Amino acid sequence: MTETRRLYFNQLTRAGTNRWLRHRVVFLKLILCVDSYSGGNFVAANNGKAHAQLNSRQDRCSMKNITSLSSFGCSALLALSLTACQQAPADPDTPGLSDALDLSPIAVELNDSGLPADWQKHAVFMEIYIRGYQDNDGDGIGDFNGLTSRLDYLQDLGIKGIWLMPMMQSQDRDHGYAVTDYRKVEPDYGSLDDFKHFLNEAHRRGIGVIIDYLINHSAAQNPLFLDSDKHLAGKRDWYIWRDDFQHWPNWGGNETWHAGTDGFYYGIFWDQMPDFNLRHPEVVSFHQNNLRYWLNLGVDGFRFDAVGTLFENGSSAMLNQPDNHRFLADSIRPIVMEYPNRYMVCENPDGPMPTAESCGSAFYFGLQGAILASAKFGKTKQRMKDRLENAPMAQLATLLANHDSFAGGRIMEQLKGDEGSYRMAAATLLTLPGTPFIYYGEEIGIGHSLDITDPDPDHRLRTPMSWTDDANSAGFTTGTPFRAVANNVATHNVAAALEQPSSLLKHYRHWIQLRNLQPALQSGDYQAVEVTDKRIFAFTRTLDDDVRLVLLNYSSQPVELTLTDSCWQIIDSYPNSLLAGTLPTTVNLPPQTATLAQPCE
Ligand SMILES: [Ca+2]
Ligand SMILES: [Ca+2]
Repeated sequence: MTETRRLYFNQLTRAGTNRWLRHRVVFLKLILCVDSYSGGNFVAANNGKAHAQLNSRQDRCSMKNITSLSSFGCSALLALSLTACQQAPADPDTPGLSDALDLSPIAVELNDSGLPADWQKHAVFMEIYIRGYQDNDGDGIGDFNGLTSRLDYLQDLGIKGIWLMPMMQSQDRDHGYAVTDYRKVEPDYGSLDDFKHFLNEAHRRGIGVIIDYLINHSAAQNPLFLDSDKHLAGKRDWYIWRDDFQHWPNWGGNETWHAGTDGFYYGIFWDQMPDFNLRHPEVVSFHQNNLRYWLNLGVDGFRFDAVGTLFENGSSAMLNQPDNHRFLADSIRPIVMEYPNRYMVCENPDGPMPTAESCGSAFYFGLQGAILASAKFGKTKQRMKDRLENAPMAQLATLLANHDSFAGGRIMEQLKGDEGSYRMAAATLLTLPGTPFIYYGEEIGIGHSLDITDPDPDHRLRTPMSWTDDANSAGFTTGTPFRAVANNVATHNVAAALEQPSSLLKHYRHWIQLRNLQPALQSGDYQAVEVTDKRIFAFTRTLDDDVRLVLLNYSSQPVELTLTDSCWQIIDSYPNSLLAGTLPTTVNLPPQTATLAQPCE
């Protein structure tokens, strides 16, 4: 039997959940088996779904018997095949470890965060790695109570939204992307009550909170997968199985099919993160109910991880399948949007635009490198302007860096300590359209981990936050930090930055607060202003009749710019101040400075 046929058989069997249909499928399999045995030229209509899996013990039984039939003759073993398969125990009623999980359906309970309508459209977000933010109990691990204690800091900065990296119980006890229980908080971070307290305190300060959610995969130690691995509690089909190994390397060259107890399971990132079978209705309901669980508790939305990998249709079709968008638009977004004033944003580095459409919002990967390059080389990069042209910026989330090394790493490292360029990148992010996300510590210029022996490049960007210049603890904990502190803790920490008149922190605070005061900067349309001198990046942001002009001088020299036609009044110029008042027709823009202006009265 060809591989194609085997896949087709499984596709057929997946459809059959009731006895009648199952019998029909078994019958059809036998027909096809005879066809195969007789050398017929059957073309399988598997629609390229080479990911197909073996769906139940009964399917596997059928498949094994059919394989045998191919070897020894269909007709001789036909009766045996039917008998054996019909008698194979089905797994739905067997007990499993997942019986201890809360998998109950969740009814919608609407609640009001008290946040202003469309808060997310006006917010600057902070992405926070809880483990690294603030330890409250001295165990060296950041926690909810520590985070709550820093809400005043975030509020002072002007932050209106927080994205919490995974806060559910995880297997990895590190980044949290390997979830073992979707309805429990990570015990390292505290209790559910601690989380609720944090949420209430954030809302009280006018800050919305979105949480990371993993649709694509769970932890291998999640009881759901442990049961799937052992054919228990009806969970076999919740993950993607086949009985033979396939070489489907991912982007890093790593294998994606991994040996389980009985067959091979698919896990695109890691063998400890098996992919869910999102074609199974029970899995879809499971995720929908989990979302409701957290929405009922009052979270303001989700950041959805790795949505480019949700569905897979073969070794050359593992990423960005159309199914992903249908799933997000039809099965996820309506669940979240049933609640008022919620926000969801998706991660898909390979396809922000279609994802923004299906998810509602997506991170604009690719823009960050162009912004940083403009700032670094003192010249407006055409690719930055190109990326901004005709992009649905209102639906895009912008960033300079995040927790993943593929996004570029800590800015201080990328810019090799050049704070002038750093400031210009920040001013660009905070004046451009889109919803800006700052990665914790970015606002103080935090560097990579001191520990250069750590082989995991992502660990370098997930250090304890530098609150003080304490070389051991960074003011993050009274104990021993879970990971080495940042390499520049002595010079770049919150305590020092608050004392320095022109620190990076104050620069961030300045532009965040300015953005918060300017609706046109938050949600106005973007229009590039043509300037021949590439050292200058100029654009307007327009909201109704409200127009703002932004002039960014990326270079380290003053640049003379001649403005034509319009009269502009300076609102702000930072960090190197221009004279207040009306912009002269020929203005000398200070080096590495952003200027904001509005039309003259
Ligand atoms: Ca702790
Ligand atoms: Ca997947």
